[in-house]
Amino acid sequence: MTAPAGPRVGLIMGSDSDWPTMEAAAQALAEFGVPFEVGVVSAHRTPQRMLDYAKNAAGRGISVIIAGAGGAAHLPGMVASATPLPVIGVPVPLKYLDGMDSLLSIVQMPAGVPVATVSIGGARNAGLLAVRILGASDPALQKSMESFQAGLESMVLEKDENLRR
Ligand code: RP5
Repeated sequence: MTAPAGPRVGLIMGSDSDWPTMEAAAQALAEFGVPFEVGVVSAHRTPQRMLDYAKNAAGRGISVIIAGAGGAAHLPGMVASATPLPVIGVPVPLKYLDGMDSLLSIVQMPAGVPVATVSIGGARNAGLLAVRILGASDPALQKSMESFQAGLESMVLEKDENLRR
């Protein structure tokens, strides 16, 4: 069986102003060679586009959606309500409230509609979590994740060594 050629992860955000935060997710996916697509989909300004995106994503070969939004951050939850795919929410910090508004808007989902919420501004972890989800059914990708984790361990041990010198 050959892997689908198109994007496996949909990386969407409520506004292009979210990109400086969200590009860390793109970076993580690129590091692992995971094909992804990027787009602006606003829950409030383009509600129909958001529903179309959510409803069609699985059929287009997308396996995981990463959705970032700030303020009244309804995008991840609304997308999760209209797709069977796993959705990872990234609370984008804005000028006021330090991203607490975004975090609480994304994390407090009603039972039955899960969103895997990462930390405020935690787009890199969202990308890495998407890699792990895909890795569950892709042994090569899972191996890459194991190597990455071993690299983290080496990095910490090296820092420890440096500190002791
Ligand atoms: C949210 O409103 C977006 O996700 C963004 O974080 C925030 C502000 O959007 P802009 O006014 O910068 O377009 O929906």
